[in-house]
Amino acid sequence: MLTYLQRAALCKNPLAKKLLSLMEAKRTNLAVSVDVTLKKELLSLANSLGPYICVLKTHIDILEDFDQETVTALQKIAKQHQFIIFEDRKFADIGHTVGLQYAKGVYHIADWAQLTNAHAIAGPESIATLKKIGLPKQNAMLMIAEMSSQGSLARGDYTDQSLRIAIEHSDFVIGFICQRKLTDDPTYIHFTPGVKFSGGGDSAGQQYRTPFQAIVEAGVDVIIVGRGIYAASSIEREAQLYQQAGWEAYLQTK
Ligand code: 5BU
Repeated sequence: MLTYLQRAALCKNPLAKKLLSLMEAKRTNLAVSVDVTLKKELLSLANSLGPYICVLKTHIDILEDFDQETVTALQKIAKQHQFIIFEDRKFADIGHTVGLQYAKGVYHIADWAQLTNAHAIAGPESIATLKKIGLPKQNAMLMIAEMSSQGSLARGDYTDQSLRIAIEHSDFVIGFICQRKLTDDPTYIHFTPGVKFSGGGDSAGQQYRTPFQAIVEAGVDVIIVGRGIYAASSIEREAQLYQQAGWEAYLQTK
């Protein structure tokens, strides 16, 4: 299996190259999902978790006090600690609408989120529209090919078709949100949510696997951890443990 650095060299998309390179340099395949509702908490978590992560995932629309300064400050922290900002927007509408949702509205996502994601449900033109806006800004996208939640409908032929659409737009789609490795093409980066040391699930359908299960057994690249880290009593210590576990799992696949 290739190293992250060897894979970075094969990537044509600059953001994919950057992400794989910084994963190697920082020795981390940990993405943290910072699902908090206050700007201050978001920025404080970004600051303290910065050294341990390759990606910080946001749900910007759950903030109760969003303002432009939130994203300006977040970008500054991302630059300082060298991580990528990923807005987990899950676009799912017709092309015209997703274009507006990506570029306009309150959040202007395309202006600050280097990475976002979309469902394949609306077909290829929806992805083409996101690409038209994102590519000139050197942004990229992840295709949601599978979900971690119990009873998810994103499986079987749907997953296969989402892969086909992603490949059609491989200059912009740099990877997948999925639960297992979907392609052997080393330029695609596989991201997996639903990761927690304890395994199990929550009371609303989330299903968890350990970093080992995700990386070694399912063959994915980046683990996305939310409550496993930000709800822990010692957040930095926990981030460090997930980083170590993710990195050791990666080394085992080499
Ligand atoms: P948790 O606290 O680790 O359960 O948070 C998981 C995060 O990943 C949360 O922000 C979800 O919206 C997100 N997520 C997910 O859990 N499962 C999926 O399939 C996708 C996103 Br796509």
